[in-house]
Amino acid sequence: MPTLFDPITAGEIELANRIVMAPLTRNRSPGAVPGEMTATYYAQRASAGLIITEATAITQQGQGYANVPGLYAPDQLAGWRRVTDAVHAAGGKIVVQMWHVGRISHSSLQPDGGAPVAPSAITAKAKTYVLNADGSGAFVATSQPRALTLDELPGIVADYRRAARAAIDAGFDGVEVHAANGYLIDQFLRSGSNHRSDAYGGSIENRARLLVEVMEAVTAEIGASRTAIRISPVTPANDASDPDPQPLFNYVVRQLAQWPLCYIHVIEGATGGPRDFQQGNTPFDYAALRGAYTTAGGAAAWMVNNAYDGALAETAVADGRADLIAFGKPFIANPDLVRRLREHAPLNTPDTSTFYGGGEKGYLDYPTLD
Ligand code: 8OZ
Repeated sequence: MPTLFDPITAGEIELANRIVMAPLTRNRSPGAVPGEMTATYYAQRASAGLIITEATAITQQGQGYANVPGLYAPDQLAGWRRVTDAVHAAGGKIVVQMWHVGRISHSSLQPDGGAPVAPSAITAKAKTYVLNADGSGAFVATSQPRALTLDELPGIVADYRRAARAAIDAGFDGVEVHAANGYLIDQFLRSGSNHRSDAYGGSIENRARLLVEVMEAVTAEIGASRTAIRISPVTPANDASDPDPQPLFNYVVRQLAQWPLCYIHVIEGATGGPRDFQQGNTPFDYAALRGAYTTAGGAAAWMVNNAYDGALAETAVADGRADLIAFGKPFIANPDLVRRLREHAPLNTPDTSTFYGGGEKGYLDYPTLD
């Protein structure tokens, strides 16, 4: 029986254990440039089998919050190079989460103060995070987006491709395409945010087209064995909605089975909320989702996330329900989470007031067991 602490190979990445640091937005990259603090933060957590970085904008258009990092300008990439070097020097592995927020943005963050882009011109009932004139942060309503035209979509696919190449050049072990939590790719997937009548809207096949094109481009650029994806079939995060998620996401994973990917990362339930959250009338069947994937020939590692504790994680791995478990908030507060889980040691409690923005406090100063 595998345990959480056994090594595993996911695509071409060799992980020392099955405990993964989930992507966590921390808003500590002024000018979208990850700095020295960020290198220290990730290196402190390098005993994770794998670190997934915080969501990182592939273009300025893809950015939706103040002080989140980017993956498109030379100074951003130089900052990430310091991070990947620090994590590798500490013996860890790290992939970057590639992010386009779509409509979850504010015009003040967009190129030339323009409208954020989306599948359809429907404003999300959601908040984003901007800076006040005095530099303090504030949560504000997202701006009214404009619908992407058909001829803009190849450019967005090319942006993902360019970002994936830049990520590998910056020393990352791979990339995770962020297709979850109500951001651009998820906005195309779900019928609540996609009212298009062209080849990217309507049927499940059409709504999944952008996702498939992005995966095609990224795997062609850097290889499937360094490419991963994150999905969140039922989450209501960022106003994501679809009354019938099972056939939609079963289709998505059947498509994903065509590439020998690194891993499939599934958020179970409402992101950061109840694991049994459902959209529509039927509970989502995650075993059926995985069955759809494997029946279609998919063989990537299966990563699960959301409110796992050590016991639930150990059971999921022992039962074969999952190959990898991603922990979010516990990793903020416990840089040595792997050791603490192995030794069944108590965990530090995360301080929610320092999650988003700020400096070293709540970022670099959580104690290890020693
Ligand atoms: C929390 C705050 C801002 C962004 C996600 C990237 O939910 C995020 C995010 C989370 O995927």
